[in-house]
Amino acid sequence: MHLNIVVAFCCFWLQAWAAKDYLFKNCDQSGFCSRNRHYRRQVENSGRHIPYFVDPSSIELKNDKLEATLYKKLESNELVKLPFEFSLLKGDNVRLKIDEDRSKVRIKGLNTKRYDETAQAIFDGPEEDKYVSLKEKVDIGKDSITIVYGADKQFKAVLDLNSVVLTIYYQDHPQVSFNSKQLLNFEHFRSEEENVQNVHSELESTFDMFHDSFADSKDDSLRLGPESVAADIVFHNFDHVYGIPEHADSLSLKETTDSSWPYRLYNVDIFEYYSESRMPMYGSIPIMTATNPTVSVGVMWMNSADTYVDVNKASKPKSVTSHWISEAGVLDLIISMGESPATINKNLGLLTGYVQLPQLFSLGYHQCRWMYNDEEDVLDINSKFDKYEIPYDTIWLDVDYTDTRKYFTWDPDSFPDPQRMLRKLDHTGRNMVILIDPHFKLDYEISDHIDKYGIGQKNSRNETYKHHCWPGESVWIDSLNPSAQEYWDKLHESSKDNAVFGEAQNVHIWNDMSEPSVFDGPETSAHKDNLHYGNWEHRSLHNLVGKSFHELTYNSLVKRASNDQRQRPFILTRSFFAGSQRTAATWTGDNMAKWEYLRTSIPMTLTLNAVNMPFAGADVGGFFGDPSKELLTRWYQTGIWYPFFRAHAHLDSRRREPWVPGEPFTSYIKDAIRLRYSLLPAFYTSFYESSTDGSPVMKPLYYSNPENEDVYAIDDQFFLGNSGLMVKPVTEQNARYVEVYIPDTEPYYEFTDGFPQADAIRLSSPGTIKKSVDLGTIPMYLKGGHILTRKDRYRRSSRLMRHDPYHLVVALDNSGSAQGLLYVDDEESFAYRSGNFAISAFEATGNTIKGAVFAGNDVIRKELDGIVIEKITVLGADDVNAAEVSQDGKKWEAAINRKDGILELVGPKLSINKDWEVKLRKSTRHDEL
Ligand code: NBV
Repeated sequence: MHLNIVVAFCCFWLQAWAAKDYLFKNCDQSGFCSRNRHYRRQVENSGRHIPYFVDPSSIELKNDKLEATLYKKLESNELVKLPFEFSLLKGDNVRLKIDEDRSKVRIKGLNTKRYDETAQAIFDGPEEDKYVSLKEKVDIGKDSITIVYGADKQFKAVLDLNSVVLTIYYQDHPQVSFNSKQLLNFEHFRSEEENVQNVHSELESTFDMFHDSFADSKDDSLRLGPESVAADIVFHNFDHVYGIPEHADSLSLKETTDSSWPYRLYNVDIFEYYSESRMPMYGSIPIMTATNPTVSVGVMWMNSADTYVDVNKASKPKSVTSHWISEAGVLDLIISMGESPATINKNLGLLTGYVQLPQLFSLGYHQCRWMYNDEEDVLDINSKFDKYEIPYDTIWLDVDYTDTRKYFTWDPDSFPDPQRMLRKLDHTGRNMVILIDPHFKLDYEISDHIDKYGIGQKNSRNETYKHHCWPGESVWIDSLNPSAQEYWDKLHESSKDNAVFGEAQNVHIWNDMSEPSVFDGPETSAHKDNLHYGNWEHRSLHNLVGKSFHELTYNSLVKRASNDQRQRPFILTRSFFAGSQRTAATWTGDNMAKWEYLRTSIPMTLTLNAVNMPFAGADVGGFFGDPSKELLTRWYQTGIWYPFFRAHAHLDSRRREPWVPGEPFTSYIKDAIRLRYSLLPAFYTSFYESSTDGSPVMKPLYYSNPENEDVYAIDDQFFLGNSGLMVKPVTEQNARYVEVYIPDTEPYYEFTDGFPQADAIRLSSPGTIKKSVDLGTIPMYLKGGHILTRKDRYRRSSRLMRHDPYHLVVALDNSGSAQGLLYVDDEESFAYRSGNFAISAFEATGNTIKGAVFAGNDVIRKELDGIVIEKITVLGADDVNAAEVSQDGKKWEAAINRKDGILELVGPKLSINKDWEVKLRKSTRHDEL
């Protein structure tokens, strides 16, 4: 082959399999990021900074918040007025907000205020309801304001008025501070002509203030000039910080100061992303958390513009400095503090809301690929699951089920009778998810409507924005426009006349490409000077556009049926923001069928769980490319632990449904999927807990063992919620063994592949053990002290498991006790909100195991009638071999099976809707006779 051809081929190949970095700005190429980094260096080198201070005479207590004026002093000594708020919100959350009065700035057709609606978009419910009265908590001094708060007054927030440094103390020790490095920088409004007098020449750079020199953004009109907001937040006495997804990166965040890539939060369609990178991805949640053995902290930077976060670690004294830099908007910050990592999820959730309790089916297995060709193909896949006796709940249709990529249509040749197909799926309790994107092809009645009624995104000239996406030239619905909601509701109506959905209840939605992805837009997204409803520039709210889109869909879906039969909507979104958990699930986008992507999927999902977005997972098998049979098997064995468990593949990849690789792979995959189904009660209960207190479903070890700093960076091992199941999936090719970290001295019972065993690992101090594995092995342990609930019968889908009996696994701890929880309801509707649910609290102590049932109403008690616990396995009860069971005033002896050191109570037939008790004892001669 000619050398040039070889070179050209290699380059093409490399390019085809690498993220196109050149499309995305790094910090040096982003005017606002580069200017703020420059500012940081100047402050560090010169010890000088732009003076900011709060005028003490301006402080007023109004509607439970302190309002004041903050001043920025220019080189010319002129003062810029910045309205300022300081308050305490529910959940021990301190809030600090800095705005700019731009009422005198007028630009035709543009809202010139700083965008201040991000917090309201993040908050669950009205902002006004979040404030806590400051009476008796606040002390306003000449130089500082102090707020003392927390149930035991253990927290104190002190704001220094002269330096605008806010320090938060826990038991009088500083834990976190805002602006202690004096990096607060508020680029106030100025014209290009005025600019010279407006900068501190020795401290500030003027790079790209009024023009953008990056190739694809050169036409950005930047009509408001420089308007960035930035500040430092220092975590004192911490080694590790977490959060700020979405990045393909470790759980514990890395130092970034010397790299061109701080963590960037800018929702983009990042084609073929790297498996390790701080580059922006599809979603963003500006929440960072930190934990040490005494206290945990959460910081929420409520800004939806393009944002970079630098992380810098110091050892003496130990601290982590984060430098937050946003392109526009107000500075609006929440600092949360609590005694454990879980408290932070709970407290932030009081503002942002918790995950919606999903329908049970959506926790089952999802079978997706781009594409299933037609109805026959769909029904063939559907029946193959039954043939191979593999449970699954949902089959997905990607973009090409539509008529020439016009959403809200079906391709008439491939899907001539969608309602018939949906009915056939429903027959075995199965569902379908179809894709609906926010862009609409020109010359189609939906795009015509969007254009005609002005409910699309607009360009900077206030005309409907038209650019390229899947179907060719398209328009984008402006999901921030209230009139868009009305139209969207119509399109989603459930009625005989609706050509897409009909009256089917088993069809759900996938909102893809919602960053939004614009093929010929800057950085593959919308132009920053586009306009949204209210004439807001896209620049300021970019990161919440995806969330507003899936919320649009959610609002339409909840309106679908009459109140009493309403289903909880299931929506998968690619783009997300803080608060997205209330209405959608997400996944980590277009990964690759390579081992490193399998590995990175774990910290990525853990990170989402750590910031209150637990309903997440990665494409099982890898989206691009073809996994080896071994990789595919390992991916299923890992994927069953993702809270959202879906296999997906690119159009050009080979078919790889579970039966395709053949034996022994298919059997191992089937075992893994069946294990997921048997653990559905534990998954559902974990989601219930998360929906009430934000606790992670896929839970990092630092949540279970915050006292042990050796677990702080572990991100290849995790727990399933509070179930006590600890898993270390195999993610290396040809693995013969894995190293499992045992984080404490409780017994960890062998549970490999889901089978309880009597062997337990009992270490005298935390440490690592080696476990040998073969291709079928899923290394897992049940921690002593937990009672796990499962259902063991194979069924075709989760809906068909509803009346199946339960199996309890009681794993006794060092003191012979254990606890567990089981949540049940109708698995699909909102009736649980009005009491139609039951919770069983299980407890084992001193040879007694009890189940105490709380039922929210009588309806659920009736619905649960006949559902029983058919087996109780006890681990760690060595000297008992007889059991007396009692329920409802009746007592009987349970049949006992003692095998391989495990005690099994067989068929105790305990009804799940009433309290019960089991007394374990040593058998007497009488028993044996
Ligand atoms: O709709 C096609 C794909 C979809 O399969 C994938 O999951 C999304 O992340 N979609 C992106 C469009 C572009 C794929 C290259």
